[in-house]
Amino acid sequence: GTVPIPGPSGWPLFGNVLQIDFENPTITVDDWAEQYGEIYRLQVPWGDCYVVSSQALINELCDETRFKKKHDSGLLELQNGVHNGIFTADTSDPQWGLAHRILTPAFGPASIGAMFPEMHEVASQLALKWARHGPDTAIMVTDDFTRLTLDTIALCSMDYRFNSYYHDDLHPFITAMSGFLLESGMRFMRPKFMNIFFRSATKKYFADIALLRKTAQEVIDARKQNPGSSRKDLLSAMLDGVDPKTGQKLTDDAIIDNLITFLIAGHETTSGLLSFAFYQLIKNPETLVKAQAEVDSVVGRGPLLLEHMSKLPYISAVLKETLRLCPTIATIEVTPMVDQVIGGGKYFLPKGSDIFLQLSAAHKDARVHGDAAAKFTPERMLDDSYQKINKDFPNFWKPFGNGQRGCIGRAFAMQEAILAMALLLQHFDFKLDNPNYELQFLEMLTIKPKNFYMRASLRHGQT
Ligand code: MNH
Repeated sequence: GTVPIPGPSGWPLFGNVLQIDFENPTITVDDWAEQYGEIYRLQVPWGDCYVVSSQALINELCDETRFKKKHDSGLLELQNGVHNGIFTADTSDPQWGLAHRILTPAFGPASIGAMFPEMHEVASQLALKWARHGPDTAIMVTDDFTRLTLDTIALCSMDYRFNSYYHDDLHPFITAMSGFLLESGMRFMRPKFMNIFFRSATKKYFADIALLRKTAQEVIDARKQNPGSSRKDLLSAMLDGVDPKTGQKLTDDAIIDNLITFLIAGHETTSGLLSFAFYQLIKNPETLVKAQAEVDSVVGRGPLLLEHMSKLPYISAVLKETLRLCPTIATIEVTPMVDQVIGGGKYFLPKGSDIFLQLSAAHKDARVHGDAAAKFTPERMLDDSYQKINKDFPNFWKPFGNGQRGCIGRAFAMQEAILAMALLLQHFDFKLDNPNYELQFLEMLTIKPKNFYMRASLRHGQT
């Protein structure tokens, strides 16, 4: 028969919520996973919630015939801003299928390849900025990578230039986006009745949402006033795309929902990835040497080209290993479509319950990786090695989510990150600004390193 699922005991009304560190919820949730094991129960105001942190159980939860993405728990508050856009919609919502079918080709290999020149231009601006800073300036790593990824997604997807490198303050759109993400997270963890005590936060929250939607509308209007434009990008795919299945197009409101969704989903995660990757390279100097040697032998001192992107397996493995140890989306949620039992008859999960796939913990499963689970080892993510691990332990690595609800922007993110890393390693040597820096986390639905500064010195005298 089934066994009781353990978990921390909670308080009336609040359950375990007040025991969670609001600044770093993932650390609390991962600590409990160490304490209670591969599955535990959290008492939360919004219903039954289970946290799963082993490869074996996660593999079972990836079965899309039994479980589907849960869109109305951790993602519910985001719907105040982006409604049933492609990230936040229920899989059975016709708007999800419509957006998925219209947008999938726009994220295909040919479309992403065509974005290379614009991605390269934005990355080159960053290299130039760091060259001008010189070796004695402390670089605020996550801020500069956020400028890179935001400018890249906006330029490639809608021909809009934030020109973030030219401003000390981040663009108002970014400030509004951070406010929206942060408060969505707080609203999620606060029991509903408490929102009345947060009147001014609520007012600012809806003002931030209004600014996001107004900016998106302006981008759409600008494109519509330019009907002759032959530019093919995500925005044109959204404006002109016709669903092959239903013959329908996206409405203006749906386009706004999805534009904002791309701007958010398309930059926070990749910025965090690049930031963690440089942290890992610097902390593990033998990997930095190898990555730099790969760039030197494949690219040399000449221009970085699209054709190089598939010829940098070590850099690609560095990024994948970074996402194993530091998945920038640490949790994804599924729900059983009917009552389910998992773990070989052991654990009962009721229909509709909220199940956290806790990637930050599961990616370090000792059954999969042994004693060296916490060590940064890009070699294990080289293709052959990855395939071998995945054969014995399917779904051991899930930073891009699962199945039909997996990340639509994965190829975009990988091309952008490989390009930026290769270009920066080609031109600079890196070290920590403060040699004693210890990794801390900044969480706003996604996770980035906190207070991480590094220094960059030119390798060959000029970029
Ligand atoms: Mn992305 C879904 C991680 C880059 C656009 N993305 C997901 C999911 C994960 C994820 C995990 C599944 C979430 C869930 O199950 O609730 N995404 C990443 C990571 C990176 C990333 C770790 C970078 C590194 N994502 C990008 C980029 C874009 C993007 C870049 C856009 C250009 N992601 C999406 C969209 C979805 C998604 C859109 C939702 C897809 C769907 O549900 O159909």
